[in-house]
Amino acid sequence: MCCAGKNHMRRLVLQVLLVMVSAASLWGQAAPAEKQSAPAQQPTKQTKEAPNPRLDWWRQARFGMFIHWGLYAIPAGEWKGKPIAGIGEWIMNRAKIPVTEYEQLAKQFNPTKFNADQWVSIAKNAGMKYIVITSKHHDGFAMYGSKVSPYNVVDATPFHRDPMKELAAACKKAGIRLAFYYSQSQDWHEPDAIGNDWDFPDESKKDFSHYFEQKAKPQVKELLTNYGALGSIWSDTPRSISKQQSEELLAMVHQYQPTALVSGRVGNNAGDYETVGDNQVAVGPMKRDWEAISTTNDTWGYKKDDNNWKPTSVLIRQMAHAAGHNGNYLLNVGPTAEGVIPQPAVQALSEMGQWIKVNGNALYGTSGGPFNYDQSWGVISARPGKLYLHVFDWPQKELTLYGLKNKVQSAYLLAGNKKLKFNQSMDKNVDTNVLRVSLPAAAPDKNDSVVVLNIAGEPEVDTSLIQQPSGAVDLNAYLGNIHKADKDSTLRMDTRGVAEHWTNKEDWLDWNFKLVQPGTFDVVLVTSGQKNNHNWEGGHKVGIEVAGQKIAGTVNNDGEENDPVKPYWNYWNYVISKLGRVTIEKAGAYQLSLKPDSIVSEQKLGLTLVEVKLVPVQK
Ligand code: H79
Repeated sequence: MCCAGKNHMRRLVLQVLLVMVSAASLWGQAAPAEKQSAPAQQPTKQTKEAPNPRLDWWRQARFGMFIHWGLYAIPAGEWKGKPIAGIGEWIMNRAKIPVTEYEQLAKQFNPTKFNADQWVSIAKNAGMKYIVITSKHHDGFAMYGSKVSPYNVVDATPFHRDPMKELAAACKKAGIRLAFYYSQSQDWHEPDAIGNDWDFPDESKKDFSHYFEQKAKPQVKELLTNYGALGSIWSDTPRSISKQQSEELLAMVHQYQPTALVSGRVGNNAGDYETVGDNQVAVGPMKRDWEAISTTNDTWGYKKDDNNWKPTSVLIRQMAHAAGHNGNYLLNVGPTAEGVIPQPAVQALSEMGQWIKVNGNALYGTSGGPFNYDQSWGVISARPGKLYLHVFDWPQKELTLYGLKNKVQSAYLLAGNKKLKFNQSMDKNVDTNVLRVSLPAAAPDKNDSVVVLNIAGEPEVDTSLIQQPSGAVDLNAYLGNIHKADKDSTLRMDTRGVAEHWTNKEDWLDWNFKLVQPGTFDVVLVTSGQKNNHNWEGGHKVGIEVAGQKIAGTVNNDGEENDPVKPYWNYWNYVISKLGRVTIEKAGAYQLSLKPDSIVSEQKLGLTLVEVKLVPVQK
């Protein structure tokens, strides 16, 4: 088991990495078929990238504020008396508002309550170390004083001030890095740019390079030369931008500001780091530096009717989850047209700041934890000599961790530096190390209490997938071994680690795992709906085989998954299907396979699998 298992895991880790990187870089474009074969050299654990000194501050920072602010804050999700569905900054596109009409909004833009120092202090008190603000979103309106185009906040509005200048000064004073979001490919104001097919439907007349050379590049140059030192240029939705154009933009940023970063969405894999999909938090070990971007409600740009605020517990856990997977957390606020950050967001940020005051060491400058799966109680971040166990779900009396091979020198709670007793032993049945840490009865923090382990040497772990301390076996899709019927099968993993485009019923997955606590288990399938619209579809038939037992069932809606430890929010709904029961009598190494019997053919995305779960039946 040992060696075969190891190779198996190595292959999986690499597959997951490949899939994640390609999914992230192709974000917003058509899904490619997944690569089937993996190169011979495979990493056993997370290895850091070659040093890129530009990333030093960014890795240290781990937490930033995204600000979406523009003319779209005026209609705030409503056009001509009708609510317009979707994200607020997309209103021009969703309502197909002609340029000549949308332009009129500029005459009303007068954010008299805007106060740069106040915004920056909200970020600073939250523990955020950088701010990324929309200097120009897809609507094409520059939120800074631009000489390149009169369609900008200084020249076209009664406000006549440059809020980006004011923010740059406020950030400098407060020691926060400022970065500019700039939509380099889409610009709905311009006939030659990508995106506006209602005013400019004739694609054959478009000359993208004209827009790119005459507006995008000169405007980015203005941003790089007029606002002091920047943290980054945050590009988005590359669409059909060419490799040469992505590289030119990158080179230009580095030329004018050698220490500024460029986000992965500059396109064609040219950026300094990856950004995963909007509102996704990546799972599994991430090799490249990456950033999760998240909304505080369901929109980026202000919408007056969006009151679906994420609870602070979700925000703190997503941030911890990102850090535990070697990533940054960029959390959005959408100020109103008056220049006010909505109060529920301000409140949540202040609560995050309180958590960080106590637990910041478990966040700033950390890297991802040593396991390629999460724990039933939470996630792990790391720095040399230390592991930070982020406990979201506080167990009674004792915290258990399987598979850590290092000697633990001491354990303590980050809150109050309280020392904790622990013991380390070997479980001979499954040949794995067991760590048990004694805990006080009450969690110091209801969202995320951090237990620090001082360890000797580099972290070393059992690379097998092991049953959780809770007794559940979590077989996440991204940890599965993929068996494809043919190379054209579309099955792939998204950055949430969810299997999607599984439309070929001949494709199947299996998992190897170690079972520490045998017993009777409910076999549960967790499947996903699609983004933000609760559009879940089921009806597929599947068969499962484990420990010589076979069960068959249908992907039904038996309720919503409600796991407080998982980093998702109801942007996607996760639905459970109870397939049956199995009894496994002995501890040891097992394999479980999942094979579809039929996949409902009308469903574009087919079977979207989050995980197969073995849930222990309480005796
Ligand atoms: O700035 C935020 C978004 O406006 C931007 N990225 C984040 C950071 C973004 N641009 N494009 N997308 C996100 C993908 C957009 C998809 C959708 Fe739609 C927009 C879904 C609903 C509205 C386009 C129009 C696809 C369907 C309808």
